[in-house]
Amino acid sequence: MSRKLRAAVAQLGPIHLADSREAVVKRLCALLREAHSAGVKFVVFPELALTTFFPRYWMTDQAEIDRYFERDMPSPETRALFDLAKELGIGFYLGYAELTQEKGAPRHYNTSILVDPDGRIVGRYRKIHLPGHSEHLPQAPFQHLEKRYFDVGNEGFRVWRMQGAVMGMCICNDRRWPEAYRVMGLQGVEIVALGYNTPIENIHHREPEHLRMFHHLLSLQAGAYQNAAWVLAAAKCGAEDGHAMIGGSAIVAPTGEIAALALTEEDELIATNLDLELGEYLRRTVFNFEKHRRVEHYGLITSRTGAKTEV
Ligand code: CDT
Repeated sequence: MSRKLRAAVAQLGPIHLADSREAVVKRLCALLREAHSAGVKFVVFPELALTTFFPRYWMTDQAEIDRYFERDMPSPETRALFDLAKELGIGFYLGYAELTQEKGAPRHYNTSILVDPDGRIVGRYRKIHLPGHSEHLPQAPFQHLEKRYFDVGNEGFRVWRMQGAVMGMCICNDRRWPEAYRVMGLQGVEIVALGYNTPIENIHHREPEHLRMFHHLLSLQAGAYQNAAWVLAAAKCGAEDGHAMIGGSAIVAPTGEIAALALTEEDELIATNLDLELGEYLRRTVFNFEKHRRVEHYGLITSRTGAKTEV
């Protein structure tokens, strides 16, 4: 019997500073209803899906920063999303900023969760590859302060069995790092869900705009193919208070082919029937890890962080 899961990526257009969480959750619920009408059973929402992409703003008042974080999940404002998903029997991935306490100290994470069709949180991922900088760059057109506002995730790249599939999560910049996919691949991941907020402009290095989309899709397609997994990537995009971010939400097959691609920079749902057996020939042949990997030659990957030339 073939294993299939009808799944969707729910791209979000801009969320402005003035937009309330209640207004955003209404948009998420509208996308969930659209997904239900399209027969979808699993939906991926973006990174930091409840607020504007606040790491672009320099802030020094911790109380002001903490306003972008959720202390509970579901929170009073997101409860409606969980209830609707349960009513419709849809599982989902959601990204948000998490404020928690560890050993009596506040910790801030860029987090995503997997919620099953009964509305239960079954998995949590805290972003590991935090991009950007922690100091103020007054000359830059905007900031990218993830290294200032978030702690590095402390729960690794795990996988969970949900809705008949082995699912893993990562967030935005993680998609550029092959290690993230591989650690999930080594746990037999079949679906990698991820959300992202990618500014059109690279503040660290001037590059043509088209390269942002090229590198985004290249990273998804390589990660999918080399690990024989479906990759579902949801953008928050368009111009948030004038700050433009790429769209390009995509569903990529284990072959590395793009199965569905968003066309707008607005709220948009794209859906595909995921054939969970599609990657099996890759796992049996070219990417049969057990047969072909040579871990005795990979030591540097975990023992060395930066590149060092010794010749
Ligand atoms: N949110 C996030 O991780 N954004 C980063 C910007 C990196 S700039 C090279 C991204 O990888 O898209």
